[in-house]
Amino acid sequence: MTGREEILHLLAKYHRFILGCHLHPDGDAIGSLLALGLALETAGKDVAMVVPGGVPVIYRFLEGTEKILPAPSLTPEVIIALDCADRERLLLPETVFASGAPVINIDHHLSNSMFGDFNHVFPEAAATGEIVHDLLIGGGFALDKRIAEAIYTAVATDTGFFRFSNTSGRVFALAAGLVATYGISPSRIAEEVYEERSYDSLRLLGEVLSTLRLAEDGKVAWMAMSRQLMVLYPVPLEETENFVNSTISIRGVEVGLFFKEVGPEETKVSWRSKIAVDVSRLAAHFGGGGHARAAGCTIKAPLAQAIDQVLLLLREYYAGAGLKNTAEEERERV
Ligand SMILES: [Mn+2]
Repeated sequence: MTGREEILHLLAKYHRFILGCHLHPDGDAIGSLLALGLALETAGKDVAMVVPGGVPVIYRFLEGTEKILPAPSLTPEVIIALDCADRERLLLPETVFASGAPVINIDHHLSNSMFGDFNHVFPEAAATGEIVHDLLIGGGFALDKRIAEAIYTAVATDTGFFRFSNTSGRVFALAAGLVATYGISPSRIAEEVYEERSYDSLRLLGEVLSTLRLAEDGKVAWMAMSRQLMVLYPVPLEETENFVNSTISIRGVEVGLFFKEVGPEETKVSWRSKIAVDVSRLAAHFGGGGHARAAGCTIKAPLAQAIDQVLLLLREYYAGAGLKNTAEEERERV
């Protein structure tokens, strides 16, 4: 584990940086990448912010995202991974690693595999954006409105706009400071991220909601999106990211699941939970991970089989000792 001073030393010492984030980037991935990238650039460094598939449409309102490129534009002295739990999910071309440059891993996933040469990982942080903010302040980097908006977006999206259990006093203090100092607009950011859907994406949600089912005496809710539906309603995958939250909004439901058929033998599963269940542990059974309240995994099986496998695991979970220690787990986590 690498302390703040060592990381700041590396940021000060080197000049050419490549920044990357996790596959299917969310608001925290894009926000923390952008905040650190812009701050390093302002400090006179050469920075390549890289997202091979491009920035998801809903985050393109952030000023500076136009500087994020699909491929690296320089040979790095340092590679920085943001909000990424493991090396396999890091969205950077393999050629980048041929440079032999050291990797700094900045993240907050409990399941982080510590794949970096320097690992700056704090599971207690609500968002990677919070860790980046701490680094920028500690290193005396100049913040501006663009950077403030990026950090705010990172923290706001990873806390479900200040609703999830990771919404701490620290998070409110950080957000309040950014709003007061840089004059950013929380309502505008919320609108851009949550209230700018396409017609097709709402129609698709309607179709997906019609697959909604309960299991385990109403403690589990799941729904599924077939490839057929995705062809019928061609919307960017990130516009389906929040669909899973409908499952967990049902009274009495503890675990919410959303299955996406991404290939004939490949199903992505999004997991959500309320207070009782640590879904990162359950997703880990399928090689996935994430946080206690939000996790993900990919199962190499057709949609129907993947659903069966996950529901079977949950049956075992609820039948076994899994629930006994939840109150304890909850206390440890806060
Ligand atoms: Mn995050």
